[in-house]
Amino acid sequence: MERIVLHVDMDAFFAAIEELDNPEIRGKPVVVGADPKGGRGRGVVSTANYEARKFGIQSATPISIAYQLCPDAVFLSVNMERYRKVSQRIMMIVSEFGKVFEQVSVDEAYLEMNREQRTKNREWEYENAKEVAREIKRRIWEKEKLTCSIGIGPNKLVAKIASGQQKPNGFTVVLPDEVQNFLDPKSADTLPGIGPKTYASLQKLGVKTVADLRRFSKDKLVSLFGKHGEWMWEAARGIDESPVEEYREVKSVGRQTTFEEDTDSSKQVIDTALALLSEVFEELREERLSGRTLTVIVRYRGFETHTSAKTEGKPLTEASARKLAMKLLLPFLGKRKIRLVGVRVSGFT
Ligand code: TTP
Ligand code: MG
Repeated sequence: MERIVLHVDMDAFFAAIEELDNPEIRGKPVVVGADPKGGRGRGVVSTANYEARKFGIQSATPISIAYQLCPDAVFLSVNMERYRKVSQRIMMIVSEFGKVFEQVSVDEAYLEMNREQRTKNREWEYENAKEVAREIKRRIWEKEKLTCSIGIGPNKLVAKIASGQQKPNGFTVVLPDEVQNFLDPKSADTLPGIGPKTYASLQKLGVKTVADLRRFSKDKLVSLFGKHGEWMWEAARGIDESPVEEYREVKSVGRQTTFEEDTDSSKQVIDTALALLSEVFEELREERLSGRTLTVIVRYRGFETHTSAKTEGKPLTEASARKLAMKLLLPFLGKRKIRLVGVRVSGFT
């Protein structure tokens, strides 16, 4: 079954938000990342705006080098909490437009388009996808005053390369019959999955472009690179069957339980809430998340449901969350029979 996949990637994301928040730095080179400390700083650049990229500064450039390249740039530290909030609002906008939505990073997502079940032709499908893309760009600009680049293609691989084709504020559509001509002249390391190491090995074999890579048989690539070689053979032909898989960034971690029988035992409610809280913290640890907000949920017999929440100044520990949970639950206890209790941690830092 043919697919149409759309890839959205925000332009110079962290730097663009900083420019939005600080009008006085707009138009100047902006570098977001570690503190340069007058050229002696350690750490790297998270991102640079397009002005700063003209000086050769990019993501992962050591901050000391970035300072040498452009000492007059505006250097800012990372404000992840702020970027996450903007990201969540943007992802809400994007996710409304497709059949399947997959967020892959803070500023990047895939959408698989709805297909009219073979009632319309391929041109119509692509025209429809283009309209959707234009609408997504328009909405993100209107609501957030930020630009993104969008690529449309028959799979994730092609859509992703297409979105990078005309950055910033780009829009590139690659029809199925155009895939090979689109890929062939590109440097082989444009294929996501061919990193600097693999590319160096390929160059030793005389491969520069995707077209060069296509001269090798599948067997040859497998003998050279194993399973990765098989992937390379397919990628060079624009083949990628990996599905767009529904994924949204975790915004909260919560658990709730309905009692077998409605209870008026305060002890039972508290013990249950604390047990749920341990599960929540186990998941938070696994996901390497920490949050500042705790919410408790209480549902009485008859379904009347209440929540109570508190946000702390610093990330909750399991111990601090236990104390807080008891405090938040107390006003709900000893009144009516309780049907359900739940806890949730959010406000990730
Ligand atoms: P990217 O989409 O790779 O970069 P970008 O949005 O800044 O620029 P582009 O216009 O080329 O898409 O990454 C998104 C954000 O992720 C970026 O703004 C900062 C962060 N990031 C890092 O912190 N370190 C990194 O090495 C990279 C690549 C990104
Ligand atoms: Mg980006």
